[in-house]
Amino acid sequence: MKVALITGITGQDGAYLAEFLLKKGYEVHGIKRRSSLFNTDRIDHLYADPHEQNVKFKLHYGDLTDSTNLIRLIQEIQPDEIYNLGAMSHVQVSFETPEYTGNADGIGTLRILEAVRLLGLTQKTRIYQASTSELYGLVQAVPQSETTPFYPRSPYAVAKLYGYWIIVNYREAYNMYACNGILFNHESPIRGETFVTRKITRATSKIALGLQNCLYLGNLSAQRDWGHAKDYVEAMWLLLQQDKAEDYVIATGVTTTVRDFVRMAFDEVGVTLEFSGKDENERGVVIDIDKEKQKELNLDPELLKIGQTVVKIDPKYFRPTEVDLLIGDPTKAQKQLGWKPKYDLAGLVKDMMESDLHLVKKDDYLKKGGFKIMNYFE
Ligand code: NDP
Ligand code: GDR
Repeated sequence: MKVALITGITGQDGAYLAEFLLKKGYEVHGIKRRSSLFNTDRIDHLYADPHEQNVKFKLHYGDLTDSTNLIRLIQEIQPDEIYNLGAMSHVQVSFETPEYTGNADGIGTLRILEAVRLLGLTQKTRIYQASTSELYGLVQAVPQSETTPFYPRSPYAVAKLYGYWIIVNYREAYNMYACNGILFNHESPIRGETFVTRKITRATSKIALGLQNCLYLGNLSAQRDWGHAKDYVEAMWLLLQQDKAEDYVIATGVTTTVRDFVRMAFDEVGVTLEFSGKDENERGVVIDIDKEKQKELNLDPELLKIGQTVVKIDPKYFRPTEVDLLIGDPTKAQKQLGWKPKYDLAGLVKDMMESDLHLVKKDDYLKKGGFKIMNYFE
């Protein structure tokens, strides 16, 4: 039985990857951070009582900023594969916390590599590094492939650039099986709520139910190559099953603006939007309502009105330096790994909207049923 260690197991990708590896028969260990509230929502369904026999899923406290902790855990676990997914992963937040981001995302990667080297595991333990399309940053060429030059545009991307190159360096210097998956944006119903796709699908669901009036966004013209996280964790695993460690771009090859993602989300609840105005004055206005579709979804077709503004710009979401256009070329992964995504963008939006509409309706029903969200300070 293979043993895997996942950093960032409580995150979107960590949760899907843990589920994927358990299905493949792995023993899965994960590093979670101590927090004052439970932070394991995404993996609670995988939890097994540690008092039971043959438990295949184990969590350990730890942090990528703590090398002694990482050395001890890797020594105890002796993993065949390490997936380094832990990171301060929010690009805009990295402008607020640049030093911490450099420490966790950049030097954290070095700490993992050094732990494996110091423990004499270089020929046993294979390492996957969660590299990112943010490395491409300021557009040099499109579509972006393994040979496109990098030009990072945020403290997050600069930290990840260090992570990328230290993986390449340890592979070459110590003959380690260490590789970078250069993953383009990937989303899902369990995506963090402050990334743009999930922010859109949650707000669209609330607006459709009359629980929110308006969605405030930043740069609607940014273009992203969005895939589904479920497809992307399979690629992570494939990267570690090859004869030779190499770096791969994982992407769909299709790019879409944030604006069009918003349109697609509203379409899912039978609402057609038109955008007008420029920059800070741009607006998304309802121009058509499919009342039949709304009835099928148990939505009130009289709630939203033609002409109503449901999307506005708040400049606080503009970034000091933006990445305008990402579109990946996944040819190498398709040819060498045989990787092929199952979801397209329409399927992704549908999956996210179904899930968020369900979650928002559930909260609404509870509220209407007289249940209150507990407030300890009342
Ligand atoms: P999430 O933000 O959902 O998850 C990040 C995980 O890292 C969480 O488990 C978080 O813990 C953990 N973490 C944060 N800081 C530390 C730290 N100092 N020590 C240990 N763990 C830490 O990210 P995703 O799942 O979306 O992404 C996974 C990885 O892939 C990240 O490295 C991200 O940068 C990278 N990536 C993501 C892409 C995407 O589109 N999703 C694309 C390309 C790369 P907690 O739950 O406690 O906060
Ligand atoms: P990104 O994802 O920065 O690409 O990083 P995010 O969803 O945060 O932004 C995508 C684009 O949308 C624009 N945008 C907004 N973004 C957010 N978060 N909130 C808004 O209100 C908003 N309005 C417009 C942004 O400016 C940007 O252009 C993600 C993360 O998962 C990284 O960890 C990962 O490395 C990259 O994807 C690939």
